Amino acid sequence: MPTYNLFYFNGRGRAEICRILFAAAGVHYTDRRIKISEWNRFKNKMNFSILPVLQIDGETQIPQSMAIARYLAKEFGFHGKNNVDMARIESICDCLNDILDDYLQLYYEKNFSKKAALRDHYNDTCRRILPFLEKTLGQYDNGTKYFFGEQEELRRRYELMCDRILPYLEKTLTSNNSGNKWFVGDKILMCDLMCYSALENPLHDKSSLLKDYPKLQALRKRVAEHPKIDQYIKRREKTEF
Ligand SMILES: N[C@@H](CCC(=O)N[C@@H](CS)C(=O)NCC(=O)O)C(=O)O
Repeated sequence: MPTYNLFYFNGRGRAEICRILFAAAGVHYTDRRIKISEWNRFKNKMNFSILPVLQIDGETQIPQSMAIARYLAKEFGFHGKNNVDMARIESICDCLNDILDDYLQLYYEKNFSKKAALRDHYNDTCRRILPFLEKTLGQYDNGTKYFFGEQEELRRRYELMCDRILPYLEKTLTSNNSGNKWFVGDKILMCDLMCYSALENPLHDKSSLLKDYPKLQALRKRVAEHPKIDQYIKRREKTEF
């Protein structure tokens, strides 16, 4: 078994699906939680200057939370058994990640005390990682609309995303074993774990988020009651996001 180091900040955020995959598989890894004060030093060592990053055997670095999750799911037996199942599982995960992504943008907007700091932060991200996107965005509203929208606009977009995705997921889940088991096939897979982890922060924001989606609610409960995940949730570090 390789040695694994997972680098992220001290929060559930985008890394939690990977931590839950390690927990469900019972595989040892080092959970490196970088302090904000350490980040500048670390940033230059990371090949993508952004977290999470999974380091394998002290060498290979894999950035992008969903790419890491897919890799771990394949390694640990939480992915599909053929290409069609894998595509279905990944599309469910991507739907959930769209919700988490919009939620995190809203969260940062809410929690950055100065809007200028948020603007600088995203400008910096654009310069380092997404120059092509910065250029494209610059053609519309000087690139301000999409990334730096007002809090209400971000909330509206996030809520629209939930309204679009949650009914689809409830229906998808119901189409397999009447929604009383897992999303795909007969065993717990990465997309079921993602349904638990990606909705944790949104549910902190609004506890009634899933009130119209009983199958999704029950699925999250089944995941949380999985013995290894239950154990992990009880002993994991308690963080705000
Ligand atoms: N699409 C990436 C986004 C990663 C991302 O935005 N990471 C943030 C934390 S949630 C980060 O590293 N911010 C530090 C920085 O931009 O300097 C993923 O899913 O991994």
